[in-house]
Amino acid sequence: MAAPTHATLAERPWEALRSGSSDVFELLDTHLGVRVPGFLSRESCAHFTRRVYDGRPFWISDFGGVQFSLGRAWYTHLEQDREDEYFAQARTSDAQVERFLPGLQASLRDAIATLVRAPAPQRPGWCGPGVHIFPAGQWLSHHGGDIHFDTEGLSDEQCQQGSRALTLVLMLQPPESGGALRLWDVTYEGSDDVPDELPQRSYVDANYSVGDLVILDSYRLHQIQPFTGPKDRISATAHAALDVSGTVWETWF
Ligand SMILES: O=C(O)CCC(=O)C(=O)O
Ligand SMILES: [Fe+2]
Repeated sequence: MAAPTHATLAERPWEALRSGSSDVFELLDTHLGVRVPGFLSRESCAHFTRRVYDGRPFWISDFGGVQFSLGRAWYTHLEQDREDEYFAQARTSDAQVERFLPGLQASLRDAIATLVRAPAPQRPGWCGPGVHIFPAGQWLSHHGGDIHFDTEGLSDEQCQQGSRALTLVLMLQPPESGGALRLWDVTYEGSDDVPDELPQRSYVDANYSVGDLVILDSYRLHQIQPFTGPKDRISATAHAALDVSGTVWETWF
C-alpha cells in the first residue's frame, strides 16, 4: 500500500465507484478513507433503524453492555472468548439480521463486489454483515471506542502479506452530535498495539450523516469518537478480504 500523502477523506458519489470512474483502491492509497454520501436513503435508514429496535430481544450484549449488536460480530466474540458461540450461532445470527433487516446483508455484499470488481460471497461458516448499537449516554458515548485495526478476522498469512482487506460502515442512525470515525495515518505493522507516537500522527474524522457509507482499509487505525444527545449510534458493518486464491473476496461481520 502506498503511503497516503495527505490525511484526507475522499468523498465520492456511489455512482462514481459503481461505474469505475473512481477506483476504491486508488482512493484508499492516497486518502485515509472514502465517504459515500447518501449510499442508503433516509427513508430506508429510518425503516431499518425501527427494525433494529424491533429486534431488541435478539441483540447481543458485548463488553458488559458497552455496546450491542444485531447479528454476531467476530471481534467482540474473539475478545470475550466467545469464538465457539460465534460459529455455532452463525446461521441463527444471519436469520435474525435477515428477519429484521431484509436485504441489508446482500446489499453490503453487493457493494463490496461492486467496489472490488470480483465475487464477494459470505465467508463459509462465519456470520454475515450485522449492526452495532452504541447506546446514547453510556460509557462508549462518553469515552469513544477502542483505538484499533480491523485485522481480527484476517489470517496471520493475510496480515503478513498485507493482503487487501476492506471495512464498510453504513450509518443507519448517527448520534445527535459527535460519533465520527477517526482515521489515523497509521497502518498495521504486525502488532495490535497503538503506536506511542500516535499524538504526532495525523488523522481525519469521518463524520456521518444518515445513510453515509464509509470505506476504510481494514489495516488502518481507527476509533469511534465520543458522542452526545439522546440517540443511539447505529451502524451496519461488513468486513471483506481477498481469499487465498486471490480471486474471491470473503465477507463477514
Ligand atoms: O461504527 C463505526 O463507525 C465503526 C465501528 C468499528 O470500528 C468497529 O466496530 O470495528
Ligand atoms: Fe473497526
